[in-house]
Amino acid sequence: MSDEHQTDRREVLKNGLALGGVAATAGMPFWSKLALAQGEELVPFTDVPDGYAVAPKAADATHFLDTRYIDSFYTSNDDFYVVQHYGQPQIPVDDYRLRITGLVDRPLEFSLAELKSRDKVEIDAGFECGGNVHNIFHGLIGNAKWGGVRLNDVLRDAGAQDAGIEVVFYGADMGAENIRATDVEQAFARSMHIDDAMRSEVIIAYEMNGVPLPVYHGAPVRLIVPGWYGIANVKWLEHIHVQDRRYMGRFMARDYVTLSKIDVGGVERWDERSVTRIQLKSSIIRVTRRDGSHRITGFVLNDGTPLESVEVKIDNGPWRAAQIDPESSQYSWKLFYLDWDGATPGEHTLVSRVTDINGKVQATVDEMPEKPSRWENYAQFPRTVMIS
Ligand SMILES: Nc1nc2c(c(=O)[nH]1)N[C@H]1C(S)=C(S)[C@@H](COP(=O)(O)O)O[C@H]1N2
Ligand SMILES: [Mo]
Repeated sequence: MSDEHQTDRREVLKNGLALGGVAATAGMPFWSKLALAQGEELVPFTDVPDGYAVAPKAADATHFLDTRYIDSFYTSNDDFYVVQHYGQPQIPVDDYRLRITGLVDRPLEFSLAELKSRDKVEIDAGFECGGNVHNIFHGLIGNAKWGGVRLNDVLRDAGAQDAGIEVVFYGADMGAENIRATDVEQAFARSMHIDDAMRSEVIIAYEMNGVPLPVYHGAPVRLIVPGWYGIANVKWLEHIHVQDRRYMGRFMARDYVTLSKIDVGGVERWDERSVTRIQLKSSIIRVTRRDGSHRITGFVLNDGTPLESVEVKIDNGPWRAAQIDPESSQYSWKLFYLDWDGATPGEHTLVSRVTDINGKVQATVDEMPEKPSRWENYAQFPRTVMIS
């Protein structure tokens, strides 16, 4: 599907007009059934305030998706959400080098061409910002095909030493920080345990949906850690360092740290931990109507653990199993829908919940641990719609 078509489709969704000639049929990919068919229209949410609108993508600004208009498995590079903390560095490709240093037998340096000459892998990964929130209807989210080289191939070539237990990833973007009453300039950086870094799905990506990575998303090279919150995916990646102790920079140890009250070996303790694997989460993104029948659509994100079910509850009715996109892959987002028969006029409350194969069920707000920090919002999210 070309970008042009996607734009048409979005316009159609936005204007609530019919898209001629595109019918949802059994033989079409699942996501085609997500797009509006002829005569299908959006049912208004009553929890979306008047005037709610998403600004176009702008350099240095946060950008989110209007989740009501998600209509394809891959989010286009133009729509994919954008978050960065120290602006967007422009890195001339000819000057670009990725360095591997620290506790390695052979420190290495790669140009972009050298990275591209290595074995290429592609992986679908959907992720959200660890700070995603329901008041923007979970719009800090996207799903793309990423192309690049496996991080573990590169680390094996460098020969990570036994003492090297922590791998730090530095971006080229720098920011002023005041740390313990000292003004410093620091690069954006995140780290992982070596065992996480050696997982074969982690890639050093230079392509997004088949084209070179756009500057907004970390050109020329970023890290992609499938199944982890967006913060792990270091953009403008220029330096990987292997060390023998924890890296404690701002985005590991201060921000993107979840404070919650949890059971620690039988003792209730206030716990602080860095945002890593995506918590099991689903959300309804839209309701549509066609010929008097209704369809509820949503997404699931998690850490890649296979799912058991996604269910939707309407008002105080029973949980009903939704259809999950069969073309989803382990680390992609999973889009789902439920056909809602017999919707009666008036306002209705709809909520989804996802269960994984380990029996973990998406928590309700009341079941969530006490969690004053603003990271990791994965509670069930009731939505309200008005049926006319
Ligand atoms: N170098 C760098 N990488 C970064 C960030 C950043 O500020 N600098 N922000 C992180 C955060 S918080 C998120 S949510 C994702 C967003 O990736 P995207 O803008 O491509 O969606 O990038 C991560 N990688
Ligand atoms: Mo983020």
